[in-house]
This record gives sequence, C-alpha cells and structure tokens, in this order.
Amino acid sequence: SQNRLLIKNGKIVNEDDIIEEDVYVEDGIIKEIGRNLIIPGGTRVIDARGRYVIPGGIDPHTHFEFEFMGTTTVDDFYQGTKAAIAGGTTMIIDFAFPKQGESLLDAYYCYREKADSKVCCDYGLHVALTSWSDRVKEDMSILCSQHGINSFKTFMAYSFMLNDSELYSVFEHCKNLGAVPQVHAENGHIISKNVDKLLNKGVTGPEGHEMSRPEEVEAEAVNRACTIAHQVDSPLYVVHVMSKSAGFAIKQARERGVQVIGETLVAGLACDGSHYKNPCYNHLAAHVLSPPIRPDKTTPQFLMNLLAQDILQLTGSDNCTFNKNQKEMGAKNFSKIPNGVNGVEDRMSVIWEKGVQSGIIDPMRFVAITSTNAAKIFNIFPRKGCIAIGSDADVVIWNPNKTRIISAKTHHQAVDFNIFEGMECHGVPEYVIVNGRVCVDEEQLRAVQGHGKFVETPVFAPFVYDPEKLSDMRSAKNGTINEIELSNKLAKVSSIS
Ligand code: DUC
Ligand code: ZN
Ligand code: ZN
Ligand code: ZN
Repeated sequence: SQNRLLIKNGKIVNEDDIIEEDVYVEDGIIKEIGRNLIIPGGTRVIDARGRYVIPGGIDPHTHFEFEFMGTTTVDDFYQGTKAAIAGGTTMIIDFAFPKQGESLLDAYYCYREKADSKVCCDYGLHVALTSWSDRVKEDMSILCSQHGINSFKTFMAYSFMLNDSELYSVFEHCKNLGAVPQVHAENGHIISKNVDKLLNKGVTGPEGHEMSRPEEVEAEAVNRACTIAHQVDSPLYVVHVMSKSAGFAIKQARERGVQVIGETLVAGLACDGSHYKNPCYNHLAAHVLSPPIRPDKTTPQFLMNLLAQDILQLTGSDNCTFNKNQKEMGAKNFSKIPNGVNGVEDRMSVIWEKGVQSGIIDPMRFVAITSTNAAKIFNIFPRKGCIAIGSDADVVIWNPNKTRIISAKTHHQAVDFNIFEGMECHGVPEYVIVNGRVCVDEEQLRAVQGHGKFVETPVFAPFVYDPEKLSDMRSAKNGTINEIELSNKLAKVSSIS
C-alpha cells in the first residue's frame, strides 16, 4: 500500500545513538521501531542493509523566489524543494522578506502564498526585519502568537541594516516573546567605505567583493552582536559563519556565557578559495555570496572542526541562486553582483564527504548538524529531526559506500552553475521519504509539487524546556535544548585544535 512502509535491516542514526532496527511507517508517521515487527499485509518493504537510516535533512537557511539586489532568485519553492529532496533534505526554512515599506505580516502572507502550493517538502519561515519601529515590534508579537513564527533575522550590513540600539531593542523583544533573534553579522559601514575606495582605485571585478569584506569585518560584527545579546540576556543565532575569525569570536562568546548558536554554510565547508585564481568573470561572480568564501585553504576544515566541537551547531545552504545573466549585472561593478550561491541539493553529500568521510565527525554528529539541532532550535523536535515513534516520517536511506560527482549538468536546481562542480562525494540518498511518501526511489526523484506543508515553529525555543509539550510524542528523546543542557555543552567546549 502507498501509505505503509517497512524499512528493514538498516542502521538507524539519531544524534545520540545508532541502532540496528526496522522502522515501520504508516500515514506519514513513524509508528513502530524494533525487530521482527508484525505488520499488515501489502506493506511495501525496503531493504536498507548496509545503509544508514537517518532523519531527513533540515536546511535552516534558504532564499527561494527572493527579490534581492534588483533581481529574483531562479530557484522557486517548487524547484528549490524538489532539489532539496533529491539531496536528502526533507524540510527547509526560508525567510519572509518585507519589501521597502511592506509590513512583516504582509511579507509573511506573501511568502505563504508563494510557497504553499509549490513546496514538495515541509517548510517553515523566519521573518527578516529590514527596519525597526513600534509597528514592527507589534507585528513580531502577532507573528509569534498567531502564525507559528519564532525567529527573526536582523542585518548589520546592506542598506536595511539596523544600528546597535535597534539590535538591542530587537533582541530584547525576542527574549520577551521567546523567539530566536538571528543576525547577519558583517560591519556594513566599513564595507561601504571599502567598496568606494576599491572602485575609486579601479578595482571593479568580482575579486573586489571579498577584498571589501575581509574576515575581521565579519568577526567584529559577530562579537558586537554577541555583546548586545549578552547585555539583554537573549539567545542569539548567528547565520552563515564564514571565517576562522568569526568562528573564534563565537567560541569566545560562548566561553563567557553568551547563549549563542552558530550556523555555517556548506559553501564555507567545501570551498577553499581556489576559484579566486580563475580569470573568468562568470566563474568568479557565480561564487559571490556574503559573507564571502575566504581565500584560504584551511578555513573549510577549521569550520568543520568547530562543528565537531559544538562551537558551531548547524549547517545551512543560504541557497540564493542567480543565473549567469543575472550575475552579469555586476560586470562593471562588483558591488552590483547579486549575492548568493547554490547548496540546498548538495549540502548533505558535501558535509558527509568533508565531515564523515574525512573522519572529523561521526554519523551521529552528522545527523545533529544537518537536522536535529535545527529541529531543536526552532522548536519542532521531536516531530522533526529524529527517527522516533510518533515523529513525521521524513527519512533518508543513505548509502555511504556509493559516490557521485556533483555537476550543474545533472543537478535538479534551476540555476545554471554549481559551486561544487566536479566534487566527488561519498554518501548517496537512495531513498528519500517525505511525510511517508517515497520521493526518491532507488535514486529516482519523484517529488510531488504541493506535497509539503507549512510547519509552524512555536515560540519558547530554544532555552525553555517544557516536558508537557513532548509527553504525547511517545518519544524517549530529550526535548528542546534547555539551559542546563546548554551550560553542560558550554563546559565541554575545549580549545580549538
Ligand atoms: N547573503 C547572500 O549571499 N545572499 C542572500 C543574503 C545574504 O545575506
Ligand atoms: Zn545573510
Ligand atoms: Zn569559468
Ligand atoms: Zn541568507
């Protein structure tokens, strides 16, 4: 039957254990886990011998159908979520982004309308704050109490950046709401000075992008955001940590008791800056995102080590894709190159290759940084982010012995370039089960437009633990990250090797 599935003989990987048991799925929910399960006739059986059975990936950072820098990203909610599924990701969290003068609520409705009928997998939303006012404050409260939003992204760069006083107020309001403030940490004032100086000197090519936003400009903003959060005793989520210096700023902040969560990107974990040697404009422009990929061979492994040590907790793609013709908007001026790269499809394989295959993390930590921690931080654990009885059947059967070579010629994204082109990865999702439906079947993609739903992310994440909320989930797992768990983790943080 379509709605019943038995996954036999695999190794089930959760963030805290690996067990060899079978998983029985009915009507989109994991119903039983064990050996010699008694199941109804007509149930489809998938043999997962020699494979890992892992929670579907959660990409906490995508920008589908995003109007940005004068153009719109080419991956929409259909193609973006389809590509996500092809790579083993079964939920994405995108950003509702108000246009100039638009209210947060209208931005939220706009994104629901764009996404609801198109998504092939479940999705959630963060809401971006591009200004600060009493109206914004009021809308944040309404979004939290009525619309399942529990995270708000602020910017310290771009024309819509907030100043320190505004960040202080936002973080304080988030704390009162039980929401997670997120921050894009780069010093926008220094960047615009640098951009002017470079352009005046005649540096107009894409190499100017990284030169205008060097890593200490990222690290300064990370440190400042952490300080502001600490002053109002709020948790803080730093998106896209892209440099050693910024990672080090997170480490130091955690050591002094700041409740900071760090996300890094698959682009930062895989790209070592060797593309900067390429003389081709299109090649360079295709790699432009902010914060930039560092021209440093050791940064990717450094960031992976931070993930291994729990100084960083999760990985996103920041998928924000523009085609060659759009990237050409910056041909005469690097500051006009639309910022963003691919990654939603390849995140799982690339992190497996750079993390597990290379021996830096084990499969349990892989699950934590690609799925479980996102579910916990955004308060949808254990519905998402684990293989447990009662959880949504978002399951990937992962073959660690197969390899594939990444290429724009074979990827499922709409974009015409792939920053991981030519990379060979171990780790292939042979089956991807999305809410109980087999959407990758023996490596064949069968994603269904509209199969996904909007998932509310309730407030009081991540630092308030409510065991009541979990009692009907029949799960032996822990709840959301609580203060005791966090302080234990902080105590475990050791020096960076
Ligand atoms: N950085 C990007 O590269 N794209 C989208 C927005 C951002 O902060
Ligand atoms: Zn950003
Ligand atoms: Zn090229
Ligand atoms: Zn982003």
